[in-house]
Amino acid sequence: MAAKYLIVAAKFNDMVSRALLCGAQDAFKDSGVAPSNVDLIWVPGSFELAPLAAKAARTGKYAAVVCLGAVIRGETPHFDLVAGQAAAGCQKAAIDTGVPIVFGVLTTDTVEQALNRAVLKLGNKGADAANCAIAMTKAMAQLEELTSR
Ligand code: INI
Repeated sequence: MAAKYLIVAAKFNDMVSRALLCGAQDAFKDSGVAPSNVDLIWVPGSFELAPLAAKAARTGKYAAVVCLGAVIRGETPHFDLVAGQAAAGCQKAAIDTGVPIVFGVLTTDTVEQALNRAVLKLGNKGADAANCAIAMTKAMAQLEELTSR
């Protein structure tokens, strides 16, 4: 059965998130993953990515979950908290569930820096995140194969 993926995207700074989302969806398509095998759920902000990703991973339905968002220092005094918890939450969720949860969240000083890493076709962090999800799916299958002998 073809692998299914979930993209969880944060609405906060949605101009950036939407660009990351396009990059991720294009990258999945370019790698032969049918759009019908890529689900999408929006959450309010990057802080909410990990809890949703963890719950989705526990369903056993997804080969990997891609988290997309943008935390921009200029716009928040609690940048370090939101960015740090988003990153730590995704890593914890991946370790706890055994499902790859990819951290496709930009952490930048300005909106311009974020857009430079999201709008450009070359260097789109959303595309990088989708490619990472595919690579981790292959790595997980390889591990399964090696340990089932
Ligand atoms: N969420 C982001 O995704 N990016 C931000 O830059 C940001 N700022 O600036 O605060 C942000 N905050 C919201 C946060 O993710 C939660 O949604 C909120 O704290 C409610 O839990």
